[in-house]
Amino acid sequence: MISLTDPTTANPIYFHDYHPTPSDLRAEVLAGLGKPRKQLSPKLFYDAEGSKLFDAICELPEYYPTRTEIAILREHGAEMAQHLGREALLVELGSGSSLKIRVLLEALQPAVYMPVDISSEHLQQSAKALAATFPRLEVHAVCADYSTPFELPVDNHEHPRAAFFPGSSIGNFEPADAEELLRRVGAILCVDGRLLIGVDLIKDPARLELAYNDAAGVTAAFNMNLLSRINRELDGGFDLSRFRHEAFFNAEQSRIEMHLLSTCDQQVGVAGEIFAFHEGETIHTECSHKYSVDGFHALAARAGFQPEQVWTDPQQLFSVHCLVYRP
Ligand code: AVJ
Repeated sequence: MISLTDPTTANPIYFHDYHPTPSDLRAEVLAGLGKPRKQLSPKLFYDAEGSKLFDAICELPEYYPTRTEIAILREHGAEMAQHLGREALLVELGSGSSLKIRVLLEALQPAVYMPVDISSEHLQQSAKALAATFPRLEVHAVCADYSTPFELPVDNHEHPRAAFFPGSSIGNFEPADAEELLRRVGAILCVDGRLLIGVDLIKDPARLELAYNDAAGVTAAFNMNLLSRINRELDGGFDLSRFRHEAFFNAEQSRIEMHLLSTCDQQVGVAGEIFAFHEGETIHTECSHKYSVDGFHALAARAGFQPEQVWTDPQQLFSVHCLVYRP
């Protein structure tokens, strides 16, 4: 653990680095590109450049989830705080820029805020910025990959525990994996712990597809950055002009899929290995599952969570759920 406490602020900031990527990146990329249907995990999007591009996506007119979720948090934050309780140890999964939690902190008054994110520098900057605006808050930033098991850097139960998992990031997981992740969140929370989770709702496919095919091309740049990242970090030979961004709604599986499509037959070297692509072949880079309120409740129930409350926007674009862990 490193203390990042800034002399200009009174509150302690601690940084716990579980080193989630350096050793895994090469193995993950080689395994993913080696599959008969090439695939890379969406968590690989979030290097420093990718994290910036994601923040830009959140500002796009077509990308409704972020602003809709923030509106729901603003509108119902006080009620959410009543469900979660004060003086909690509040864990946030995939905290990114920690912008959403700012909406809730005033009402929530947690004793400890524990942002967990895979992007180290982004996490440290965000944690410092947050601590500066909330000078009474103890901040423990945890650099970890929450999609794999990890332990919280505290083992006492001095404070009731709550978790915040916004952004519909749960949608990135296949339903069976989402269930397993929720079960692990439950284990961290313990019985009666509350989970506040944002879930994107099923809607008109045209509207969904626009959100992942914005006119300014930011989502395309975000997707393509994965190839640039492989070129930078794994001595990759991807020619970005020979791939293009593709995103569509898969109605059968109720999910947006993002792919990187090879526009010609080609061979690409990565970390000393050669991968062949046919024209039209894709690397599947992301799934973003969309749920109905009932569909999500069924999934949560399988992981041991009971629904307590759900808030949506007037257009029913997005939902925020308060669940209680009672396995
Ligand atoms: C919020 C991280 C799950 O699926 O909407 C945005 C990320 N990908 N545009 C989503 C994303 C493309 C995203 N997550």
